[in-house]
Amino acid sequence: MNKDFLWGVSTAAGQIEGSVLEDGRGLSIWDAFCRIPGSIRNNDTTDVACSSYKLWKEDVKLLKDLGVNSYRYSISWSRVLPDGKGKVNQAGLDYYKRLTDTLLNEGIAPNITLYHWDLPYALHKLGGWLNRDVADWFADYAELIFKEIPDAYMFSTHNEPIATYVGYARGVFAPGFAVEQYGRQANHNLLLSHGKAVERFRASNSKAKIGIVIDVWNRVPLCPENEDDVRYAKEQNALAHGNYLSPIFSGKYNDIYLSYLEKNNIKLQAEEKDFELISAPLDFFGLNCYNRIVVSASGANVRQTLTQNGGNFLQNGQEYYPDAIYDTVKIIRKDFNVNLPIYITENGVGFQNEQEVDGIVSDDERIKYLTASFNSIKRLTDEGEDVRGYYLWSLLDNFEWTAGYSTKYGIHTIDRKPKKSALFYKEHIKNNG
Ligand code: IFM
Repeated sequence: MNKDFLWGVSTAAGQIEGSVLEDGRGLSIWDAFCRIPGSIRNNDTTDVACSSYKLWKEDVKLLKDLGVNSYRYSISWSRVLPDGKGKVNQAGLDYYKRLTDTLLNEGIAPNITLYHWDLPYALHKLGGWLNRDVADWFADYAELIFKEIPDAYMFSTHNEPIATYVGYARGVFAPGFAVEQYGRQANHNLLLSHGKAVERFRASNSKAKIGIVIDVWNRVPLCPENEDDVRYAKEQNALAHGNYLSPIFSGKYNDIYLSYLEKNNIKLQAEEKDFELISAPLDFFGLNCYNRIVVSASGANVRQTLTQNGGNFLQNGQEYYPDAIYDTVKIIRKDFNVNLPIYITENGVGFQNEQEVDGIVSDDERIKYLTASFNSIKRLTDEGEDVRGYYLWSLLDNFEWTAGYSTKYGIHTIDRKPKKSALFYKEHIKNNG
């Protein structure tokens, strides 16, 4: 692998930091959502999480031990701006400055996400992502970070915008609304906030790179020769990731999405000039890729058919599809006009029943999954695809949103013990892939 290739791990503030009211931090929508009984498995909360606000030096130790040359983490907006706007909480800002400086001193490139789902609760009370002004609030926050943390290696405006749709339209993520119109409007406002933040970035002195992170779960037809399945997969792709990739990389919503809005009588509050901002040129694209999704228009049993055709499944019920990253990179280049350097900003697998035996979690299925991902990356770079980095989700077991602490994605346990996969990844990095 090219010597500049970034091997990293990813985390997010809301999933690891805990200390939700410490040193002047304001609450986020997830801190509040956890308080609604039954919204999170086992009624788990963000209150303590991995205590990374307190134990961040331990996290840096893990990073050094793994040998990563980059770390992807996010900033908790309400730790820096407890009300989402206005007065800065210096203690919160200093926390991220310290972390960033320490990483730089260790030769670990800081890859910072500005928004990983944790809107300040104070802004939620003003309408949150439904209030068009949120785009300016976000841009002001972003500008502050560009100015205060000038040495970051790269910034992403947003991580996985679809989570905001889920929070406003499906009720299972914070803030817990279940209104389709809300989900679509929240997403438009979020895209606008991305565009406005990029504009501020270009006006700043930051030497970092700017991009956005989108998760792409490519839908493939169960029967490629069945027209209905093919049409259905295409529609699903256009409505899921296409809903973000089209405006960002082609400057407009795609036709499938527009007719979906019309059919559902959803009128977006959007202006023509929004799309100029939303489609402003970026420096990189962050691809979160976990798996593909096989779909059938008729509701046929996908698992049964795939198994009959030689496919297989992991213990957690997910399909084991080794070429997910390979295929997805090819598809986003071809179908969505993504012509930027790509970083795989998240990839990993979660299990519920991991047990320590003789002092270690032997997560062989995770190792099998990662081996396939690394093979995909090798194939892509060998073919000359501009893929510049890979971040494993996640450094350690953490708060997996609605699943609480029961689903574990870490290569370290929550008390920071390496699993077998951490040793495997360390070796892989040492050999530069
Ligand atoms: O934990 C999440 C992360 O916050 C966003 N991407 C997917 C991960 C695993 O579900």
